[in-house]
Amino acid sequence: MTTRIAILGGFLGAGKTTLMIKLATELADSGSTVGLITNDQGEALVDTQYSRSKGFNVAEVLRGCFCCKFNDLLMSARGLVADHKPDFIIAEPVGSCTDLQATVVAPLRMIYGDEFEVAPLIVLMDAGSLKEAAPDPETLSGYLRKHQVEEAEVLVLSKSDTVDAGDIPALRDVLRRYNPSAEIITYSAVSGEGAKAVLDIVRSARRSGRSPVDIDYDRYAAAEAELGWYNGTFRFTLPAKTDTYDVALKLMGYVSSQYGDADLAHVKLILRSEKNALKMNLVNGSVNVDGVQGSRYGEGASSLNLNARVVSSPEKLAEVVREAVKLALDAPRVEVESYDDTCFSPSRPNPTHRMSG
Ligand SMILES: Nc1nc2c(ncn2[C@@H]2O[C@H](COP(=O)(O)OP(=O)(O)OP(=O)(O)O)[C@@H](O)[C@H]2O)c(=O)[nH]1
Ligand SMILES: [Mg+2]
Repeated sequence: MTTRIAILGGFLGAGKTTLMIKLATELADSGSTVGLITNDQGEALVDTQYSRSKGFNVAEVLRGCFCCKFNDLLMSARGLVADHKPDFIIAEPVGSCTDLQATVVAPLRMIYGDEFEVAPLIVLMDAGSLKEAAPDPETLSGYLRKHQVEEAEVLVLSKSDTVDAGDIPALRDVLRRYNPSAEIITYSAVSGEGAKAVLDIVRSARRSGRSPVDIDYDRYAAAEAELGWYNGTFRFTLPAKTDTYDVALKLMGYVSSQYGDADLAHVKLILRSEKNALKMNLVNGSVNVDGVQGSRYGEGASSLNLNARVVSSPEKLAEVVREAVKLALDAPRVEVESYDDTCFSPSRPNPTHRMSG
């Protein structure tokens, strides 16, 4: 008996977690059992907390991407199978990760094909970012993002609601030029467009069958190393009726003021108090509230979990985030009681397996 596994790749902030939860919700509503796997270079993941808050069984692969922690990915998938017998596993690799065909899909297919049936590799590309500029392979980030598109078997042109409908054909043409063989699905989590088409692929019997695409690991490593990678958790006590939306917005505002929009790949936070919880994201300079449990007003023992991926030195990013938290808590006159954080630049990818197909 094999378990079907679908991998959702794509750059930081492209909408992977949002789509993963949407797919898992639809699958669960139609009677299937689903397990999710999240992944990060660090620990204390907003994506895991958020996915668990939606009621899903989530396993984590921490301190490295799926390719470098392939055995952890395998253990996580096997753990979900043993504990929950899922019909489907949906796995979200780190957004700065590519070469997934060679390092994750091919090993799963070729070595562990009796345990896992691997769906075609799905890669998201944010329509708004693509409209601003197609990935330029002469830049490090453009090189990485272009490779992500090239190795996809299904390309999801995500956040279609953020561009004019008239822009879509030209954006699809850009994707088709980079990857003529992939199926392209225009998708929006807001309007629901395309969600069923992605779901149909996940629950079909279609299997991944694509060969890996060549990549220069020096450039790939340099692209990842441009990023500062911050994960932190802060604890404090909020007075009654603190406007947590205001606190989170001030925090994002300060981080945003210290960097150019294009450098802010993704900053995400969950602020949880005894009365409420709030998730806020900042992608390329735009703030989004992803969810509120309870009202916007919180109080009592509270925690703030924050993940930031920004083109920055890790030293500067850590300083900026700590200052942002301090400033945001200034108005309710709250002091941080304890915190635990790390900030680094991702190290050179060193995959467990690398197969040519
Ligand atoms: N307008 C719009 N926003 C979206 C859509 N999909 C996701 N978002 C928002 O984009 C932000 C980032 O979404 P995530 O799903 O967290 O992105 P991700 O790819 O998982 O990000 P990383 O895990 O950091 O790589 C969130 O605020 C989402 O609500 C969409 O279709 N339209
Ligand atoms: Mg995510």
